[in-house]
Amino acid sequence: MNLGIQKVEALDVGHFVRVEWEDGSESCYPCVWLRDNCQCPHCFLCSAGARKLVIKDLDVNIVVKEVTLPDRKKISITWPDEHASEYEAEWLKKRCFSEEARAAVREDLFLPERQYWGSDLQLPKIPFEEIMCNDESMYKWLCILKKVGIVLLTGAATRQGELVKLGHRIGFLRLTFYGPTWQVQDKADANNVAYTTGKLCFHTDYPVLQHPPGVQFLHCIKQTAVGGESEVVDGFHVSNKLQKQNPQAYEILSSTDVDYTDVGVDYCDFAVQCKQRIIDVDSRGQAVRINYNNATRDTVFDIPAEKVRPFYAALKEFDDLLNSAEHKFTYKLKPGDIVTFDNWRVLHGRQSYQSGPEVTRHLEGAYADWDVVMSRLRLLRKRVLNRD
Ligand code: OGA
Ligand code: NM2
Ligand code: ZN
Ligand code: ZN
Repeated sequence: MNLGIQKVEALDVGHFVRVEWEDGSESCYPCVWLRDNCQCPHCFLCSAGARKLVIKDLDVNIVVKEVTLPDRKKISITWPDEHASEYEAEWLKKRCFSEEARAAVREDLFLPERQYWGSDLQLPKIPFEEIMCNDESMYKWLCILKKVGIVLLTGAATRQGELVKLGHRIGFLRLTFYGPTWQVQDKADANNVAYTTGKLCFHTDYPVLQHPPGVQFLHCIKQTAVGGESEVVDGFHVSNKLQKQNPQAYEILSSTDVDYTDVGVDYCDFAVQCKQRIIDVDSRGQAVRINYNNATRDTVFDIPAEKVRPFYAALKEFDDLLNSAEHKFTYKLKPGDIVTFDNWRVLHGRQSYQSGPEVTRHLEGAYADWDVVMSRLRLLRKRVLNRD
């Protein structure tokens, strides 16, 4: 993939530069973009990989004065003010503006591919020790986590602290009001429904935060004999189903601002409020984040009264689909298991279990942000695949 350049010319009275590659394909670059991305030390701070040029100094109508091909590996441009820029062939190729080239870069940077699942999920499993000491396994883990949304790590020690180690392996964990890591067990005067023996219906964690944690880890330290089973469902898959089955319900859930509240004391005292759409969609209407925890949905509901009942009808339709046998996958965590999942995509729940004088069930939980996880994935890929 080290294609040279055959020919370069200015087009459209100098507003575009056209590059013809050795294989006969071509790319067109707008001059304003080329000037903006001049890689010379005056315009670009190489050590930071960051632009120094400011928009004030950019002429949006700029045209090239001269463009030449000193050799097949780079082009040279002279601008009307005599500023000179050079662009390498490989650098240009990657930044080609064609639909296909942009899609390829998008896939490379963000791994948007999704594998939807239902009750047929083959829960991916990787030994914890492998991902802790082997970069290839760690890379594989993060790729599956991104694509499928859930991976079970097995065989971790049955004590607190394993998630902190996992956090160091990734970079760092996400601190929240429930602490750097948090203990899911039956607690007196529980400050969260998770800290009881009650059933937890399908939810995503922490929709009360403006930027809910992207990735969640639950490490099973102790498991109760009866009850306490886990359930997961692919929220993106179910959102697609809802959109087909009832477009109006989908429209309501993807446009209504729902109030969330969380007030209490844990790591420190807190009074958190947020508005979230239960199905967050991108500019193309595709679900990108589910924000749904019925426990922390506020009693305050800041929408006109006549819109309230249609909202509940839409929510019930979504909730029914989440809970349908076709969509949900049930399993039971064993001591030493760490379930890792996409908290923006996968809704999770658990069955109730018996309370008693002793703690019979104990999970340690933690969060990470997708920014941090994806950053690690890209670095591992570079190392594992030995690229750039
Ligand atoms: C939680 C949670 C699941 C479980 O703590 O938010 O979903 O199995 N726990 O206890
Ligand atoms: N815990 C498990 O949205 C939520 O309240 C999720 C968070 C208490 C850290 C639960
Ligand atoms: Zn420059
Ligand atoms: Zn939860």
